[in-house]
This record gives sequence, C-alpha cells and structure tokens, in this order.
Amino acid sequence: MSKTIIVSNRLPIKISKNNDEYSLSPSEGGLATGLGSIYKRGDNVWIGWPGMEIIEEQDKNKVTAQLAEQNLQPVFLSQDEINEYYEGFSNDVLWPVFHYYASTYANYKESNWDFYKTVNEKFKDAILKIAEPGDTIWIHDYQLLLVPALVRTHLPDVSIGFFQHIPFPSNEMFRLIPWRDELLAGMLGADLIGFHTFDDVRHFLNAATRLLPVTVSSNIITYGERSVVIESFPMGIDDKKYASLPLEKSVQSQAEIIKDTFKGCKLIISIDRLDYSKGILQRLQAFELLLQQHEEYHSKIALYMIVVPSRDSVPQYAQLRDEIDKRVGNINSIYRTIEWSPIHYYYRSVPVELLSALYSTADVCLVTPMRDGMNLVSKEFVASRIHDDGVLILSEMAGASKELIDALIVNPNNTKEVCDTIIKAVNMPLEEQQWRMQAMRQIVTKFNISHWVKIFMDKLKEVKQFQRSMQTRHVSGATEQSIINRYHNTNKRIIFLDYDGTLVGFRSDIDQASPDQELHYLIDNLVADPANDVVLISGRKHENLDEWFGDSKLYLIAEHGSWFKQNNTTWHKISGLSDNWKNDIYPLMETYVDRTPGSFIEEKSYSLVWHYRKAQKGLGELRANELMNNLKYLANDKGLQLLAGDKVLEVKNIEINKGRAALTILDKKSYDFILAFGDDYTDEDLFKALPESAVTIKVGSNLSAAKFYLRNPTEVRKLLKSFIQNIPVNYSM
Ligand code: GDG
Repeated sequence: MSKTIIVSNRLPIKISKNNDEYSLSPSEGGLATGLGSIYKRGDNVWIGWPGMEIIEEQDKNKVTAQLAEQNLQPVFLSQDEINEYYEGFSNDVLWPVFHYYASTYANYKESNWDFYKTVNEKFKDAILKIAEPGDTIWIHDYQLLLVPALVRTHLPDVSIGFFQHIPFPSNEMFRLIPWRDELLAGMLGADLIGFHTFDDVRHFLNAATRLLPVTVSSNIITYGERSVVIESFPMGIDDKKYASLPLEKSVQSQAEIIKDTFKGCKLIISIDRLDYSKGILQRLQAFELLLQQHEEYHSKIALYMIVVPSRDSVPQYAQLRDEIDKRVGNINSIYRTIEWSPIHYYYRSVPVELLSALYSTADVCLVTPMRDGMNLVSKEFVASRIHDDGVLILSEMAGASKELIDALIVNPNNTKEVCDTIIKAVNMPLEEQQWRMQAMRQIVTKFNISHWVKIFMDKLKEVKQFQRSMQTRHVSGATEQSIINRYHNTNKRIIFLDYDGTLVGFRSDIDQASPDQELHYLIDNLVADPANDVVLISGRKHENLDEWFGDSKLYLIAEHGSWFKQNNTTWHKISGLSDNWKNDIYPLMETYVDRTPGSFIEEKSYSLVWHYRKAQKGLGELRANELMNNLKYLANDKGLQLLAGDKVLEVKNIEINKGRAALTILDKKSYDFILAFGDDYTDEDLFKALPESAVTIKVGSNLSAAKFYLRNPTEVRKLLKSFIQNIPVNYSM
C-alpha cells in the first residue's frame, strides 16, 4: 500500500519537558488541522523537527516512540543547526529576501548556507528511511527548498509536491541570493510546486527562466528530462471551527466582557506574530495620524493589538519589539484619559477562545502587512462573523487580498489612506458591512483548508498520471525493441528526419548547428542500406542543406517543403507559388529587428523568419506577441500562415507544409515501414499526414500527434544507431 508523507520544518505539536518526562500537545495551526485528514490515516506520516533540542540518545528514543503513536516522525536538530539553518539561513536570508527586505535584513553568511544544506540532507535521510516508490511526499515551505531534488535523486519516480507558504519575490530580489540556482534546482525536484497566489507563480516562472536552462510552456517548466507544474493554491482555514467557536459559552462570556469594556467605543483589532513584514509600526503610525487629525474620535475608538512573541532572541526582532513598546507608550501617554486608552497592547500569545471572542465582537479588523504570503488572520476574522457584520481592512500586499476583494483594500505604506480607511470602516452602514461580509464568507467557506488539501493532492495525482502516460509513450524497453525489430523485419522503409532539435540541439547561432561526424556516420549508414529511403525534411534553406548534405544520397526537403532534391540530383522548387507578399512583411519585420537588439530576419524562398533567441529574455517573447498580432490580418489577406516556434516567428505560404511534402513522396512508391522524427509545430503536419501504420516520434515533451516520444537528439541518435547495429530479435509490434 502506498502512503503519504508530509514534511515540514516543525511537527504539528508542542513539546515540553517535566521531570524527565516529555509531554506532547497538539498545535492549533490551520495547517495541522488541514493535513490531519492525511497524516493521521493508516501508514501515513508527518516528518519534522519536534521544536526542542533533545541531546541524550535515550530521550530521543523516548520522544520518537511517543511521536510514533501519533504518526509523527522526528528530525532532531542540534542547537547549532537551529541557529544556522533555521535562524541563520531560513530567517536571515530567505525570509527577508522573499518579503522584499533584502537590503535591510538579509545576511548572506556562507556557514549558514552550509548548515542549510546539511539539515536539508537530514530531512532527506529521514524521508528515505520510510519512503518507497509509489509513495506521495508533500514538502512544506522555505526551510526545505532543497529537499525535493535531494529525494528525487534517490527515488526518481516518487510523487513529490512542494508548497511554499511565504511569497516568492520578483526575480530582481531573488537573484540577490548567492545560492539562487541551487535553491531553484532544489525546488524543481518536485512534480508540483504550489504558491498562494498567481503573482508568486509568475515570479517563480520568471526566476527559473532567467536563472536556469529550462523551457517554460504556460505553467509547466521542463528542466532536464523532467516537467514540473507550477500552480497557485490559495490556502484556506478551518472555517467551521471559527464559525462555531463564537457559539461556545466560554467564548461568549469573554465576548461579553470585551463588549462591556469597550462600550461606546468602536473596537479595532489587530493580531500578528512579531515580524517586520507585518507592518505593525506603520499601522501604529496611521492610527496616531487619525488621533492627531481627528479629535472627534477620541474616546470613540480603541485599538486592541496582540503581537505574538516570535524570534525575539534575534536582535532585529528585539529591536522591533522595543520600538513597538515605545510607540504604543508614546501614543497612549499623549491621548489617554482616565476613562479611555486608545491602544490596548498585548505582547503575548492568547488562547483561541479569546481570539474568537475578539474576532466575533470587534467592529473592524486591521490587517496591514507590508508583505504576507497569504495571511490567515483576515480569513479567521471573516469566518467568525456569523452575523455578517464587521469590516475587514486588508493590505494589498497580503495574498488574501487577491481573494477577499470585498475587504477595504489599502496600501500599507500609504499612512493617510490607512487612516482614512479606518474612519470609513468605523462609519460603514450595516447594510454595506453585510454585503461585503457575505461575499467574503462565501469565499472563506468554499475555499477552506480541506478544499486546499484536496485540490493540491488531486493536482499532484493528475501531474503524476500525465508523467506516467508520457513515460509509456517514451521509446524505451519493449517499445524501443519492437521498433528496432520492425525496422529489421521490413525492406521497403522510409525514414523522415527533421534536423534542428531532432538530430542536433539548438544553438544561439543558427549557422553553428552544422552536422558533426557522428551524424554524418549515422546518415551515411542509413542511406547505404538499399532498403531505406532517408528523407531530411527541414525548415532550413535549401542552400544550407545543400552545403551540409548535398553530396549524400539523402532525399532533401528544404523550407518545409518548398524545395526538393532527390539523391544527388538538382534542386527544384514547387511551382505556382508567389513570394510577392514579402515586400509588405519584410519592412514590418525590420521595424522589430530595429527595436529588439539580438533579433534578426532569415529570408527563405517562401518564408520569412524572425529569430529572437539572442534577444533579452522576456523582451523577445513580448515583441513576438506584438509582431504576431500585427501580422494576423495581413496573413489572412495574403494566404500566409504564422508559426510561433522555439524563439522564432515564421511567416510562410499556407500551401507549404511538411505533411504535404511527405505525401508527394509517399504517392510515388509503397513502403512497408514509415518512420518519422520531429520536434516542433511544423513536424505536427508531418505526423498528422502519415498513414496510421507509421511510427511517429516526437522529440521533447510538448503535446503532440506523434505516437511516441524521445527526450532529445541524443536519444534519437541512439535509436538510429541501433538500426544500423542491432541484430534483430523475434518480436513483433
Ligand atoms: C505563514 C505566512 C501564511 C496568531 N496569534 C495567536 C494565534 N495566531 C494564529 C492565527 C493564524 C496564525 O497564527 C498566523 O497565521 P498568518 O497567516 O497570519 O501568518 P504566519 O504565521 O506568518 O504564516 C502567511 C501562512 O504561513 C499559511 O500559509 O498565511 O502569509 O507568513 O492562524 O490565528 N493563535 C492563538 N493565539 C494567538 O495569540 N491561538
């Protein structure tokens, strides 16, 4: 039976030690609740650090046994590891850079990186101890970015999902990290990478494209031989829990006390972990501005602010805490009266009952992070408003703002705007509060934590199934052998070979891709067999193919089928075509060459190609789209076809295509074995035109009409080599 393994830095428990005995209590986080439906079942496991340094071997054994009862498996970390991997690298490099605080807080220390790698290896070892092929592994968050690739090396086919809970920044930020390539490669060991928002997805795709040799097609990254899907999965909360808590007696009694205490006052709440990304100081500034400029609200509003202690042994955090203390003290000392305090500030964690009482009684919830992956507090507030009242003020920098669009959305840097929005919120008519809250509650209810877990797991399954279906179409093992056998058991064969991307890899200079010795050897041997007709069918110019293969006995088809040359004879082109259209299209293309450094035009008899492989990444694609839109109407009028290929945009006479060209040869003679190789959109015409009995092979991983796949030109050459070397075995397709 296959199992699911959850992996995160922390296990979903709190551990404490009393007189040599360890006791475990469950943590209340949404993630623990959501994933509870998974890790508590059958053989499933959650792997992570228990949250405390445990030194003695016998203690480790004791804790391991206690954890095992709850399907939890520990990764024990030493204090040094916690300092350097967790505090040092995760929280002093990744956290600030990913939250756009690189210049203020990031500290790129080599030893922290070394520890990060070592601890990621430790997690990998813990996974490998129990993982088996067929299992599903779901790895969480920025502390474990290297783990997917580390596991992949040992279990190439296992299903790996990765979810990042914090933002993925723009490449301009991300590329500052000295070890950026290793981090990306680590993540790309997964089959599915999830983020909270589409912006994170875009940023990740962009960073991967710019930093690694990957190809991207919509949201799929192909890296080496693997395809990885990148998607957004906005995380939800346990909505039912937050909707039912306000009905509990213990919550209601606290709610009464709160209402009583703040009678006559509009209550504004804010709840965060101590962190510079949460915008706590900026929020205080906006509140202070309100008090300064609007005396009419004195004694009429109060801010109840909970800051949950976090990382305050780190100097920057201690400094932030001191600064908040000072600011709150200043504001209160200026505006407080005997009956009224503008800010009620608590630097502590509070029980969930008090949290619920605050969520359900407050008039306004003020959530103004400078950056936040998602922000669950905003969703918990919404889920707690069972009477559909209350106002949420939400920073546009929080992932949640992409879903909770009926909140009052603010830019947390705009102090004046935040101040004005608080005023708008405390004065909002009930009717408006209700329609806004109803819309938000619908979203929080539908996209709750179990929905999040389900859609992530479903997608991971789908990705794996797609990969497996690609694998079964991959030419290897029995499929490969049966193709080789069919080759050897037939004697009237025709082999269609595309050139670029099929027989040779792509080069940034189109003239550099000339055939090497091995390729000549292969082609010469194939051609030498009288049972073979070998056709080189390419989009290249006929002059080009002539220079490389003019003396060989190959059948050459150039420019997608405008030019033919049979066995060392002379070239002829198909008749009745006009190239007058070039007079209009060429000058238009030229304007793009002038505006896009690195791009150029290649002119063929019946086509014009705009190449942008050497243009600045991103700019080339942008201009290609623009050019495509520009050409669309012209192309229709003039009977032309537009083909967007690999860093090229080609315009050609619609009558010409590789499929038609191939059929003109097939019409002349009958064959008992038809084989075709190709890698791009122009080869699809060929695959579609050939009879059902043909063996068609697509090079690469994009969707194709071909029956089979090979990964790259090296695999194509290997198969061709086996035609001229292999001894047939008795096996038929
Ligand atoms: C990271 C990302 C992303 C807070 N104070 C108390 C308390 N809490 C609970 C809240 C909420 C959670 O802590 C905080 O979650 P956030 O989402 O707001 O923020 P991070 O901890 O920074 O989480 C974030 C999240 O991962 C999930 O992917 O949304 O963007 O930074 O659930 O209720 N709970 C109790 N007492 C408190 O005093 N009981």
